[in-house]
Amino acid sequence: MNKNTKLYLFGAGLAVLTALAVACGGDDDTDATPTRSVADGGSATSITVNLKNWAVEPSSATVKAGTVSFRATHEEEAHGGHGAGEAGATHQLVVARLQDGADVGETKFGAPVLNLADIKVGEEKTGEAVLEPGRYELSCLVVDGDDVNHYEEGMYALLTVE
Ligand SMILES: [Cu+2]
Repeated sequence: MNKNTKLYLFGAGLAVLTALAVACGGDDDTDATPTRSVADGGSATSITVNLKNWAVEPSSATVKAGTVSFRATHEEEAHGGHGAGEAGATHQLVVARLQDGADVGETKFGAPVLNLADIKVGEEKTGEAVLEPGRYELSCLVVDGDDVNHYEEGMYALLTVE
């Protein structure tokens, strides 16, 4: 679909847009997706980050700069050794900018811009942060009483802000 067609879509109603999308048969999904145009208009960006033993899994590796809504989940089902009071029963989502030249997993990040703490299995927490273009680290810094350090176990991930 070329640019002229895309401009036409802006002036068309949703019914026409849908009909065109169907007519296109998925040949060019990119231009036929209206949500992209909405996002370019400055709407908030949101991202879901699942926390588990032992990983931090963002739904997207990149987000647009500005106000970003985070939803931190802890979906993992309890299993052997994972009940209340056991290592990994509670996680946390820390969002912090990486220092220049640093990589994730090196504990080289600045002051957190968001900290969603004490998220138990089946729970979720939400929060917003204003992110500038650059590289951020998403991490869990919980240390359980029996010396299980979640960060050292691998609970960190890179988030690139564009
Ligand atoms: Cu954790």
